Amino acid sequence: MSGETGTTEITMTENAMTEKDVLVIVDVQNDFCSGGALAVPGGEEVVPVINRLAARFRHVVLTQDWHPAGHRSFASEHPGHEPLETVEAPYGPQILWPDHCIQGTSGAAFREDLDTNRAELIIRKGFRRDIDSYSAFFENDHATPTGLTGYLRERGFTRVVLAGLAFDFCVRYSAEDARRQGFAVAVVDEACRAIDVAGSAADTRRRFTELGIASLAAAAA
Ligand code: VGL
Ligand code: ZN
Repeated sequence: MSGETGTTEITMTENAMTEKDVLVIVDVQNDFCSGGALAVPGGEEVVPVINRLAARFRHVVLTQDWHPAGHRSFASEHPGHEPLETVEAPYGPQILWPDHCIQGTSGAAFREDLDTNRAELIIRKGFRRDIDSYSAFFENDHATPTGLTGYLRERGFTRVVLAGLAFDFCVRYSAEDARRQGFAVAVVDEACRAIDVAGSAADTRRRFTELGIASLAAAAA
């Protein structure tokens, strides 16, 4: 995308993404990869797939899970509870997680092999101590916006393509909210990995079908 300053004409090749498509790369951070605090099985395997994918998009946005120490989604803040148990938060059920993606730590940093240079925006989420935020659009109260909808609309994007971690949490909630906000949405399966708690990966696929969220092969993007 750099080097195209001032160019409005789009040269279409067979696979070209247009000016209206944005790739949103979700939470490709050390804590979600092998050895991380909330490792998603095979998490790091998405990196080369995403790097190749991103090279074909004109516009790329990154999200970064970004919690303060002592975040309420951490099991360590709920004595007597273990990670992956569910508690009732003021905004509804909340799964408890191991401490992860704490602001400024290496766990919260993007994977070193992720090409972040082409990102035009990095949106951080989950920075309010009392509310978790899976979605890149709204926090888990489904009411507090991150500002991403306004940004994408103002930029004139009409289609959001998603990739990253985890398929059944942050990618899922981001995809559902993007759809609800009126964008066309596609998820690149090969560029995602799931945590898969209590059937959450299968639930995600079912919801995507119901909501008209397309599954896109990396080669077709
Ligand atoms: C995520 C659980 C907690 C994710 C973030 O990126 O999918 N999952 N925080
Ligand atoms: Zn988190």
